[in-house]
Amino acid sequence: MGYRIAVAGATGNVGREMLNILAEREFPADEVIALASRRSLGSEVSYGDRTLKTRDIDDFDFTGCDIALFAIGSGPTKTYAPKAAAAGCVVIDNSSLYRMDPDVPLIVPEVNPDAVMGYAKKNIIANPNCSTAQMVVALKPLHDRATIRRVVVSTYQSTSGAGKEGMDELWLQTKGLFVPGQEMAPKKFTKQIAFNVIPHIDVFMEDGSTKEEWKMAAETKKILDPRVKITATCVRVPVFVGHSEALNIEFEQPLDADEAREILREAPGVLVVDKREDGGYTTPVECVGDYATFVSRIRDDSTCDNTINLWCVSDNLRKGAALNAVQIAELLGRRVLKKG
Ligand code: 11C
Repeated sequence: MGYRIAVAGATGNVGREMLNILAEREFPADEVIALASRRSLGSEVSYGDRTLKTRDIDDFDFTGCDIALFAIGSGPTKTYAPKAAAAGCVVIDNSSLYRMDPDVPLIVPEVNPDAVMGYAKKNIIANPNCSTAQMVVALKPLHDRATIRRVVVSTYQSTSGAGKEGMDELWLQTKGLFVPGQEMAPKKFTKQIAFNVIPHIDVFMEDGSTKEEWKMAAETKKILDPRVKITATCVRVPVFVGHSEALNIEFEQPLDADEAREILREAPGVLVVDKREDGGYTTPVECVGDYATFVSRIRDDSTCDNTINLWCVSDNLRKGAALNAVQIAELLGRRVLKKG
């Protein structure tokens, strides 16, 4: 017998990818239910070669559902996740609502799979922010070998991180710069995103950093190791899909770029593409639709002992959201639910 699994937010960027990935990875589901808000009701979504009609999340009874993948944002999650969890369904939530809750595990399966057993406290598991997920996949094997002391990260985040509206704004604004009468003022973003970059993602915090920058540090500590120091600068760039990150990583023990490259070549979820020649690295457009965190430009930082630089890129809708959620569901299946 397989699982009965619901996808809440099935019509959004991440919800659609969740359905694609469940089908691609042949998740052992007897039934897949696409849930959406009343606003999107009646719309159809693809699940492999099938089409599913969305059902109203408001009326849906989660009793008998084994797992629900949530991609509906923090507000609605606050209403529906406790309802689903109380009905005995394990919620795997992509919003930031429960990530720092001590009774909710925050999981990247390549990094802290054992944390899955903590699901039972609330019947909820949190999925990290996209920029955190790909970073910790690359950091974990290096941390295991040489203990990371500090990470300085700068991100180059695609507009899909801000949802479909963010992608539409990039497209329409770019077009508007060339077509008289179709100019588009910033709406979803605070400044022009077409042919520009914006050093601001999520709200400002009291210390001058942004919430996205805070999340990268706080979530990494929870998933990887609370002793790792992280400082981040998060930037929105005019790319549709794929987040990129430039990392400077300082270790407690000796580790150079050559050894780091060898470790990363063997690491789960990582694909090293690192030739010191034209095009010998991965860019966001090349990682779209893929599962891996691509790592390139691995080199020693000659200004600091035991410190390297690297570049990592991943599909933010996949490893950064939908794929990680499905991997958590697989992990939960293997370790706990044992169906299929
Ligand atoms: C962005 N990383 O690129 C954000 C999107 O906490 O899940 C995901 C926000 C989150 O805008």
